[in-house]
Order: sequence, then C-alpha cells, then structure tokens
Amino acid sequence: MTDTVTPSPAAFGTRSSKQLIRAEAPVLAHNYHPLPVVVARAEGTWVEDVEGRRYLDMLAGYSALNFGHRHPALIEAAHRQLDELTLTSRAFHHDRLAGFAERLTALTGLDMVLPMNTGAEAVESAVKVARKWAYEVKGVAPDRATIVVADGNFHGRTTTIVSFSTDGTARAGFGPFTPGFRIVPYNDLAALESAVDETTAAVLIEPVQGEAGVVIPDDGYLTGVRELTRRTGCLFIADEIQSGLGRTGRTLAVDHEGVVPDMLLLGKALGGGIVPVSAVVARREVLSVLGPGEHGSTFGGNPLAAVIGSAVLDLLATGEFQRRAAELGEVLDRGLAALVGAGVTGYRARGLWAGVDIDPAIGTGREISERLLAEGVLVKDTHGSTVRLAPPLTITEEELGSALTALAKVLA
Ligand code: IF1
Repeated sequence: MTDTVTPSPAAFGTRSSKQLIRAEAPVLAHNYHPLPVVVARAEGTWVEDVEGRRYLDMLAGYSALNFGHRHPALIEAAHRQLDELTLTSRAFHHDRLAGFAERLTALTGLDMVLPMNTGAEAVESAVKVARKWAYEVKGVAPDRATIVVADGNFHGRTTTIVSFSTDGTARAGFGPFTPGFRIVPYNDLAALESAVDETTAAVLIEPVQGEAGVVIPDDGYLTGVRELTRRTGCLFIADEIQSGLGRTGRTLAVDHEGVVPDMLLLGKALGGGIVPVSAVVARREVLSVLGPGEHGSTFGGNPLAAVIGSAVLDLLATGEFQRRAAELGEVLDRGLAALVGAGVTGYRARGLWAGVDIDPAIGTGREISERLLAEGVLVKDTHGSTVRLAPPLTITEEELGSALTALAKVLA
C-alpha cells in the first residue's frame, strides 16, 4: 500500500459542494447520476446543502424516509440502543428481536418473521423460501420450481433479481442469469393464469409498481392474484418494500383491497432512514421450511435494527401516518389534476405517492428535476419523462402546497 498523503480532516470538512462533487469523480463508482446538490443536514421534510441552501425533500430516500429525516422518536431509540448493544450476530439471542418480530406479526396478521437488511436481501430470501416450500410442501420436482413476476417490475439489483427484470439497463452485462422465472404483463389476471402451472412456487408482484412510475393496478387485481394463487396452490408474495408502511394511505398497499399475501416483503422505511432493515413476514407453513444453518445474514435482526424497526412499527401502530398520507394524498391528487394539460400529460397517485408524466415538449424528467432543484424542491425522475413524488408522510399541507406551486412554475 503506497503511503499516499491523505488530506487533513480539516480539508475534508471545508470543501464546497462543487469541490465535493469534483472530488467524488475519480474515486466513486459512477452507478448513479445524482442531481448537483450536496446534502449536509436534514430534519423532517427539509434538507440543507453544504452552503446552507434548503430544499423540500419530495423523494424521501425512495420512500425510506416515510417519517421524515431524523424523526425524534427514532433517533432517540437509536441513541439509547447505541449505549447498550449494537450487534451479536444470530449465533446468540439478544433482548430486542422478539419484540420486533411480535410487532411485525401484529401489524401484518402473518405468523413468522425472517429479519434481513436490504430490500434485495428480503426478495432473494423470499425466492429461496418459496422454492424450498415448493419442493418440500407442494411437491414440485427438484430444481423445477418457477416464480411468476410482472413486466416493469423492480425488486432490487442482485444477479438473480435482475435475471427477471424487464429493464435493459438493469440487466445489460450482468449475465448469465438465474433461470426459473416467467414474466407476464402487470395488472393482467388472464396472463397470470396462463403462466401458473404445477411447477409454480409463487407469484411475486409489487401491489403498486414503484420504479415503473407508480403504476396502480385495477381494483380487484390484488384480490384476483390472491384468489388465483390460493386456487392453484402457489404463494402470493407481495413486495411492499416501497409501497408499504403508510406510503399509500394504508399500512400496506394490499390493505386497499383487504388482501393478505402468503409472504410480505418489507424494507426501506422499516429502518426509519437510519439503518437498513428489511423483513420477510409469512405464514408459519412457509417460513417453517427454513432449518438451522440453511439461510442467514451477519446483520439480519441486529439489536440496533430491531430497536429502530420496533420504534417505526410503534409509530405506525397509531395510524396517524396512514391517515396523513390518505388526507394529504387528496391534496396531492387535486394539485396534480390541476396541472393536467398544463405541462402534465397524466399522473397516477395513491396516498402521498405519485408518478407524474411530464409533457416531453416541456422537458425530460431529468430537466424538470433540475428546474425543481433550482426552486428548492428535490425530486427524482424515473423512466423517460416521469417524475416521482414521495415526500415524508410528515410533510405539512403548506409544504406540499409549495412543492406543487414550484412544479406548476417549472412547467409554465
Ligand atoms: C436503486 C428504483 C425505487 C424497490 C422494491 C425491492 C427494492 C426496491 C419495490 C430493493 C428498491 C430503490 C433502489 C434504488 C432506487 C430505488 C428505486 F428506482 F431503483 F427502482 F424506489 F423505485 N423492491 N428501490 O423499490 O431494495 O435493495 O435497494 O434496499 O437501486 O437505485 P434495496
């Protein structure tokens, strides 16, 4: 290792946004194209850049910051646990995991929990468990299990998950791919019926497709998936990593149809925007296929994650955030409806979550995001000319109003 001279900590501490962006270029993989803003502090709905400029955060970490930046109850729970115990690995028990798992089963109406860290790990775990369930419970021939997914899906970035992605950018260059997946159009029960057969372990879908641009299925679709999977004896896996935990105005997006899946995948906001926390929550018959040593994770279910996750679930138990998302979702819906024909060609919204299609003649999603940045509002474009809006559920009506005013301004 060459003894390179590293800049003094002071040098790190005093660089401007421009200097920090420039400093990243040679040493940071370019797997993102961030907007030209360098955040240094944040609280609630607001973030502040290195120079002290403030912005409304309308992305909220892709829905990982449902409770706002540094929610006091979550930060307090984290601080307390930092002074007690942060990690044991699952080689030993610790005093915070039972409480976390009990809260998850109470919230979801399912029986058992597999605690993981990132969303992709929860999805990968669900794929493994569904396959093992297919062999041991359903009786599918070894290595013949199939899983049906939807066109336009986004479930994470691992090699197996991108194996069933329909997004060329997410797949190119990462082969060879994992077999055993069938892709059908989203929101199409007939297509789903034709793809399910005796080899099918599960149907894996997002109850609302996030990356696809907040695509909301027809009423009855989730009920249809639930009925079809029950009738054909395969598992309904709902990926609520982005749609769950209050975002759509209910605790879970499947609650809009009163549907209970066989496996529920949670992540993002479960970690309160502090640490990665994800979980697979499922019926006992399903998660019971895992025996000691058959699956695991160094950090899965660690004390700090369990305490923060528990504090998140205590926040959700009040129903306050779900109500706010539903009520302010009405304000968002009305605000966007007023922009249709004035730069917005269409939108999809449920709770405090919207995919807004911008008239390409006015600009690309990226260009609109850059104009909103100049207006002090942070959003992220998704494919083409769609901008997603997913503010913290703590946003006030005034803050939401000013974000909508800024959007109208940049579209004019
Ligand atoms: C990126 C997208 C959103 C997810 C659903 C699993 C995962 C995600 C429904 C995996 C993650 C993140 C990943 C992040 C950007 C963001 C994203 F644009 F990539 F697609 F939100 F829409 N299931 N979504 O949305 O969870 O492993 O990331 O914890 O990869 O750029 P993860």
